[in-house]
Amino acid sequence: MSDANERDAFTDDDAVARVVRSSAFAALEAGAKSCGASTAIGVLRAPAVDASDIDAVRALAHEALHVGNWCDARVEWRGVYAAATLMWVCKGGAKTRAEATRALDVALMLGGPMFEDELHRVIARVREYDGASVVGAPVAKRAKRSGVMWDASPRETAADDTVARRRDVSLEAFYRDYMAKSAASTSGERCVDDYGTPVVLQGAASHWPAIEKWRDGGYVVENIGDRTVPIEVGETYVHDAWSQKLMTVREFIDEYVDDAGEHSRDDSTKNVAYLAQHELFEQCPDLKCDIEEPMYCVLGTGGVCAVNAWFGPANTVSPAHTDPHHNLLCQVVGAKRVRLFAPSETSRMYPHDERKMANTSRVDVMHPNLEEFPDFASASFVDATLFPGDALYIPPGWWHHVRALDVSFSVSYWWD
Ligand SMILES: O=C(O)CCC(=O)C(=O)O
Repeated sequence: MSDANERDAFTDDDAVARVVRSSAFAALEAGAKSCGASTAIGVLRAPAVDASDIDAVRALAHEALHVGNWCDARVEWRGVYAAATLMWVCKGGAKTRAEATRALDVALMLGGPMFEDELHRVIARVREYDGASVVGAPVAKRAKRSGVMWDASPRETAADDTVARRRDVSLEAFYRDYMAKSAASTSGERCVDDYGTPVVLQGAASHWPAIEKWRDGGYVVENIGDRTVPIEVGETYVHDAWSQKLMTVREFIDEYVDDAGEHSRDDSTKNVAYLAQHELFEQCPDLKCDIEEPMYCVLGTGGVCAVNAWFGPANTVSPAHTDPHHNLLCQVVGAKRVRLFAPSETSRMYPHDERKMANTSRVDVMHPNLEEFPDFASASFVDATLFPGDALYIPPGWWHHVRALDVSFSVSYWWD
């Protein structure tokens, strides 16, 4: 199959027309002046615009989104990036399915919600494309590869696990005994924010199809191997050598999960990489039908605000940090070890001063420097080991440090 044939297969004038006529595009035009995007929008709107003009707008929008802090990125430039990427693919700008899928995935991540539905529609079409229709030779859509089975090493709960493990907890009991119950702080002190009590809901996710399916690397690659995702590389996000890069799931698995080699054997965290805190199921609905929102998330007032994937080799570490939501961390593949500290321990956790990092501890929990952080020595904690099918309830404000013991895939549900 030639590149030209594959490129032609993605051409979709209807989709281009839908983008330009959409209310989202009109909103972009209205806001464009205030951020210098009017010329870019004018180019996209021009009737004779071609793929190379559109690509120039994409490049401009990409630059505008990367000049300062991401949190200051203008929503208009995010919309321009998404619209331009859609139009570029649908005008035949991408030469191959891989190039088109990657561009659209990046647009989903950078583009914000404005053109999300159209992006999903076009991605589905591009991924469904089977070269057979063009040259008569079937092309493996998402090549299956021999599946490595990511089974957890046989192990038991650690003797010092102090978080209760409970089976078949009713909604009422969960609310009464864990969600609304103030845990007596583990050090005996209480602070006003101390509420909630961690618990492992044993087997709460064991009925998910994901438990059986996601152990199989072949299944994961077959379904989402071609999708581009953000990967964190390096010890943890508090280390200088830490960085983020975009890779396909297949590249990530080949390079860092199946090939973790020494790193998984010697407990080293040096060169680990982690698909962490990513709303993978929004991006890739393919895996969404393998999981189910735990019933406990109906308790509360605000509902689920984020469903995040955490996937990587053994020894990924999430440094001790807090989140402002209720959390059920559901373990799908492999085992994880979690250490939790009540909100009343906050002064002993030495949070970072910088506002953006104030929810993260400066202490390396497993190898604390007690000269620098002497009060950490008296911080009280509880421990839990999570196995496939378990869901750990982490109440808002509780510090949690998480280490993967095996190749691990977890899904967290945050709710209010
Ligand atoms: O599993 C992990 O590595 C971290 C999970 C976490 O921090 C969370 O669910 O909030």
